[in-house]
Amino acid sequence: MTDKRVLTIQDISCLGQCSLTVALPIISACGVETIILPSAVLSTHTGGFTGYTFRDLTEDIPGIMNHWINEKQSFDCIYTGYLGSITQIDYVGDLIENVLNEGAVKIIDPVMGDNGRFYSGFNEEFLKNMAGLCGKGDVVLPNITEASFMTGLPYRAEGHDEEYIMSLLHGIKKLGTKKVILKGISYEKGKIGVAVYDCISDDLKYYFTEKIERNSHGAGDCYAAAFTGAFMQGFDEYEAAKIAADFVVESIKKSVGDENHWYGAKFERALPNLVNMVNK
Ligand code: PXL
Repeated sequence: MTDKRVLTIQDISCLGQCSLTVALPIISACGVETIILPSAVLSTHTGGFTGYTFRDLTEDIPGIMNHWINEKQSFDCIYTGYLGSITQIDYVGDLIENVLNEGAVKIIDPVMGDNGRFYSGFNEEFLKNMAGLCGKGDVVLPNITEASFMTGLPYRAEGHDEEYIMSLLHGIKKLGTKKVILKGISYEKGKIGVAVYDCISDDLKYYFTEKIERNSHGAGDCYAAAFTGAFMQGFDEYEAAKIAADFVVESIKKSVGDENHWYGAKFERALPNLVNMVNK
């Protein structure tokens, strides 16, 4: 039997512990072969550094894809993260058409913003296109900011209630998505959680963990990568969502108190437990 292979497309932020520099080690640690397609190379991520370099690799994507087609290479999952342009979103559509095996899983993390704001460089036009891509997703993993932007609902930082969360989930369902993992839900102080929602059966489950008061850039990328690894190892979406949540909480805990490490979460220290969880 051949092992599952995941293609992930997102940027390389050389320093910053996000996107490909976390996706590759985390998915690999789950025991899943990871094929990467870098969408851009930045010296650092854009969240808090100034003067970062940015080399857009959009032009390289069709050539890379065509080579894989010629080599008859195809994948069991595509997991998309930070994309740098609308053209790249279109190219993801081409990858979905051309390099996926039958029944392959499409996992879309609509990376665009946090805390009620777009990340640097994103706008309404990109948002519209990303919402379109989410419509093709088997699993979409927005945070509250991204879900509110894609549904046109107001952003609420905390003090959520079930009515608000349901309206976000139903809004994402309308895009055409099959399953939603909505991150960053706050129903009570000191706790943070995810909703795991099946748009077809209407099944909804929550998983809450303690909330650690530390701004952790890239935590969403660590979450999506661990989810992808666990899901491709055969855990259902709820179990994979739980494993990813526990992994991210541990990664953030291991980062608390190190002021020099403000730019990301020390996920490396939580990898041994992730490996244990996916091998149970
Ligand atoms: O963690 C998301 C992310 C990924 N890639 C780049 C980013 C960010 C968030 O700011 O700047 C380049």
